[in-house]
Amino acid sequence: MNYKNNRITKLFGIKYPLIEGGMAWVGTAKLAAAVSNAGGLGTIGSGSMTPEILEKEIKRIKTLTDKPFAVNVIMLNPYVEEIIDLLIKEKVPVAILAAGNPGKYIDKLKKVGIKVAAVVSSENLALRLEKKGIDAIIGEGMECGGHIGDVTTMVLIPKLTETLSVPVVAAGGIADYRGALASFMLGAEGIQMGTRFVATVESEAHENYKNKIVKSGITDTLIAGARLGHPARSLKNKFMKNVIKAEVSSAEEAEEMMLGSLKRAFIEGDNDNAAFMAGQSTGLVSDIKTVEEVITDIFEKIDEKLKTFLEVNLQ
Ligand code: TUI
Repeated sequence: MNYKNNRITKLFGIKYPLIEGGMAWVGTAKLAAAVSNAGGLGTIGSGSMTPEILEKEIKRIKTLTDKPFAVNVIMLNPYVEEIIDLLIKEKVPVAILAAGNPGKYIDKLKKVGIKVAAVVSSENLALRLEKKGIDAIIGEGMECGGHIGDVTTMVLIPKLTETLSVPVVAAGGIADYRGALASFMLGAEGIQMGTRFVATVESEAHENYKNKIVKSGITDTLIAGARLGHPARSLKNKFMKNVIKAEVSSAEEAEEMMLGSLKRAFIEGDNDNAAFMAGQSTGLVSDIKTVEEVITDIFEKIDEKLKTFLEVNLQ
């Protein structure tokens, strides 16, 4: 399998098989355009946006890149129906559907030529969506930031690639060429990264958010929201510890605390009063680079490291 010219690069019309993870607030048109311009698939994270706000972001990205881009849509968004119609009206190149079962939207999007991928954390949902005609599956291990399942990338990806016929993209714990190489060895035909792109020059996240990603280690995240039915991984801080405490006695109170907490992280960088969603790969990110540096570094090093590995081991 040629990882630079495979089913994922062909499906999306991109140079490198790399997708920017759909991040609510962080995945702006500016950051997504930078990823697309550097040869990956940039993704507007529509999170809880209204269709009106998303329409502006889609129009903005079209002024910033002429390369393919994606819009990530979460099934938890109350405007999901209108958002699907908006993607069709705006003829976005790729729709990435997440956080729920998006089966009923696949046909509608594909009919107008939109490529459709879904993010899953289980084999079951992946199989159901393959039967409904999904073009690609993004398998998210529990190392991921945000809403997660409970299987690790190392186990989920080989299971998905042996089970499915459609191409699989690996997500969760990947921040550099090492995770990328491992993903290809697990049978994935692409990688998705979120946390790594928060700490980039083009990211519009508050400086505190970027710096927290740079400084945090591999054990500096926690999972909250399991009792609300939406477990989500964020950086450890006083606020998230209080959410977990509140969850034990009152799910409603915890839910209320979470309202607006992502926005506070992104806009205000409020260290003690916000949810800084991030994956465990935060512990692998130790600098703020440009998007292009992040992406070219991965694909240059893959070739170099693989060559050395084979030279040493194939004698
Ligand atoms: O969706 C994500 N990551 C997200 S969504 C998000 S917004 C949010 N904020 C606070 C709380 C909850 C969400 C932040 N990060 N990844 C894809 C993903 N999908 N992870 C897990 C799932 C999932 C889980 C259960 C998909 C389907 C599912 O069950 C549906 C079914 O029918 O099987």
